[in-house]
Amino acid sequence: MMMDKAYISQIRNDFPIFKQRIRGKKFIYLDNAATTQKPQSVIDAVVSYYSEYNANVRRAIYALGERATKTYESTRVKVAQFINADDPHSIVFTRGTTEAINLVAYAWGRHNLGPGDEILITEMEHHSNIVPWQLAARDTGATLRYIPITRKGVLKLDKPEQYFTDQTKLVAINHQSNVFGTINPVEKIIAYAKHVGALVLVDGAQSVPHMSVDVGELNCDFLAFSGHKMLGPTGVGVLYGKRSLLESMDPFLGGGEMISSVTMEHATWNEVPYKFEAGTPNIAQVIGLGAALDYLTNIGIENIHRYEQELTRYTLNALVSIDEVMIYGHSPAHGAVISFNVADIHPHDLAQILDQVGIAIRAGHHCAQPSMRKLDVPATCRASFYLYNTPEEIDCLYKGIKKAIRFFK
Ligand code: 7TS
Repeated sequence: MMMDKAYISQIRNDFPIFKQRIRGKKFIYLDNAATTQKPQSVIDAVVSYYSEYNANVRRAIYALGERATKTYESTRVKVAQFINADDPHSIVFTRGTTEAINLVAYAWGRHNLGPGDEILITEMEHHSNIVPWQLAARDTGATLRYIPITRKGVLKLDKPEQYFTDQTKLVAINHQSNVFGTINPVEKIIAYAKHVGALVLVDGAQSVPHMSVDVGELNCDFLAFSGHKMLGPTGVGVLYGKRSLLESMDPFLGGGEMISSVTMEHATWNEVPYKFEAGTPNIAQVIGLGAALDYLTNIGIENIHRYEQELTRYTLNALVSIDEVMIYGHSPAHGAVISFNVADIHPHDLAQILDQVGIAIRAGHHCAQPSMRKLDVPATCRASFYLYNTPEEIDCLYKGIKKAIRFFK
């Protein structure tokens, strides 16, 4: 399917937020790596749950409870299909990527790591794929190691044997950097990890919403991602794990519905994935995520990826034509995230000036301070796209940057 101008305009019509004006201007949202906007169908799914069949799941023996449970569980099947997992039991609902990674760091890490073991991550991780491993290393005596990055925002993988060793027990790596837009060669990294017998967790927060990610083909052990970055509500995310691995793990949180039986002394666990879904889950959000997956599937994730690639190229070409713009991240495999600075204008000042003309970009360290240190900058500006962004919006960004340059001269 061609994602042409008419089709994008039709897509935009599905998002009520774009109907408003900001400071009298058309609203241009270029902070999709932080969170995405929601189509009416997702909003309707959440409203419909609360207004028509609000009930707790997996316990209510009445019509509404059955409908809630059925709809909640149907999202699990949709998620499994979306990432090509052959078993819906390998899909655990979490609050988001952060919680999914912490789940592995606690439920797997605390029981399988010890002194002499190594956890391998990279210098371009989001804090949510750094700090849980720092804590796990601290608590278990394991060592945390980093695959370095170049100044171009690309992993240095020329001597893999330096990093992938017999001590490596877990490799946790982002599929796409939220700072550089680099799409990392996860296939290669998974192969290196498997060669030394390590497990692999892929942080798919920035990849699953934008490209086809097939866990069957990748053969990763875990994949984490967030619903709110793929048109879904906040408060819901996913941990995919190989079923046998999830079964071998201890629970993360204890509470209702995660047990098989409880005595005064101890408890036994429910089957996976319920063992990892203690307490009342975010039911409305999971149901909303189901609607988001329907929306994305209907358009086709490959079509979305192709369109974003065009938009990314268009933006990079526009930005490199401005002498004062410095771009960070020069990987040939580049997703829809572009970090840059403009002359010596502080990123927050640029973001504020763009806000005056209705353009929302991100400015800051993007929860990736090690990457910022590597670049030797305290912060960058970041424009990130999704299926509803247009070349006309990029033209406005270009004009906004030119205006800021004139203003600060
Ligand atoms: N991993 C990556 C690669 C991310 O980009 C993010 C969020 C997370 C993990 C955490 O996701 P959460 O849904 O649990 O918060 N990244 C961003 C960002 O770039 N700007 O705001 C959040």
